[in-house]
Amino acid sequence: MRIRLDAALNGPVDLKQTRRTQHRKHETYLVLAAMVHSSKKRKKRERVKAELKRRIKTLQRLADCQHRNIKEIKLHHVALGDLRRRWTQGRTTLDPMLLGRVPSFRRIHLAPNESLCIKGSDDGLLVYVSNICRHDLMERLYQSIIALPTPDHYHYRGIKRSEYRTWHFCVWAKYSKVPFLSKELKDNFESGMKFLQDNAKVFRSLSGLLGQVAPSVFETFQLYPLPDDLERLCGAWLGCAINHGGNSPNQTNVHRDASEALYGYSGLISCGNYTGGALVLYELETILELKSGDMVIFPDALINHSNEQVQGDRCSLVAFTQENVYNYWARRYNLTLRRKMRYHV
Ligand SMILES: O=C(O)CCC(=O)C(=O)O
Repeated sequence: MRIRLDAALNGPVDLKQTRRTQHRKHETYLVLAAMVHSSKKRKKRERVKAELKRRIKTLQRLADCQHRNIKEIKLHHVALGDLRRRWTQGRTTLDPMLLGRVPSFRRIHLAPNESLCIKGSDDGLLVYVSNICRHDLMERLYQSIIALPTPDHYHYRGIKRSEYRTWHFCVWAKYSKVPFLSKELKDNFESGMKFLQDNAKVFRSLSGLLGQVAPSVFETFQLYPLPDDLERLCGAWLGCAINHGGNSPNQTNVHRDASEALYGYSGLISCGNYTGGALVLYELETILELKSGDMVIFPDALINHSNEQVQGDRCSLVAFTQENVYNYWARRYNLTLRRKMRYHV
């Protein structure tokens, strides 16, 4: 209407002007289409959020009967907030004085039906442990780890982390702005996907525990979509690392999984026929004597950890979501990166 009126007033039609106007109309159309599209996406996200909230409520109800016998520990020398403020992506060396105190770290052994909750001086959750209580699932997990094809020998930045075998079956965004499937999963796609499907119940239990003890992390992990039809491979988490310590008496050396979500938690579970292999948590000055089926929720990006020597055959699995995927969600869906605000909190 406006174009015709302009043409009538200005005499002969200016073709360039008409094209410019058409171009503007086309741009307006694209903006409107994008708005409709983004409002559709927002509505979808609201539906996902409502569904996650419902699941969290159900999980909380279950928690009331599942975790009746909880050993609660408050550590006054460490706070979750401080660990987050001190976090760096790079390697950190541990204070030799702290290493010297390892023999006097508090050792915790849990009874089969006992859960453990360790909080810091700021009440932030540092560790939660609860047993899956499903021998059949642990046996299947162990057998399916044994059946995995042997991976390439494992080095981390040129340094051998340990003698054990490990696989990463995950979605991550290592050195990339957009998440993608890890090479180890692409290279072993059939056996990797079979492994993930066969152990879906283990991931469900681990995720359920995460939803019970850290509901906001459970929600953030699952709220935003992934590109190119990629899916979360391990329940709430994007993927997992699988460790098989069968070719050495030693499990992991001291390390921190610094790439994991800084404001998230990972989920660890071990299986096999073994004794030993206790999990040493250095900043907490605590050693967890884990048995097969113990599920551990902890911020492995913040806490240096390693395993004591193992007797027998021990395997473990750590489900994780990396911080680099949070960067993608921040760019694409405006997720607020708490990492960027941590010095002000
Ligand atoms: O097996 C364990 O207990 C620890 C595993 C671990 O720390 C890791 O995979 O990063």
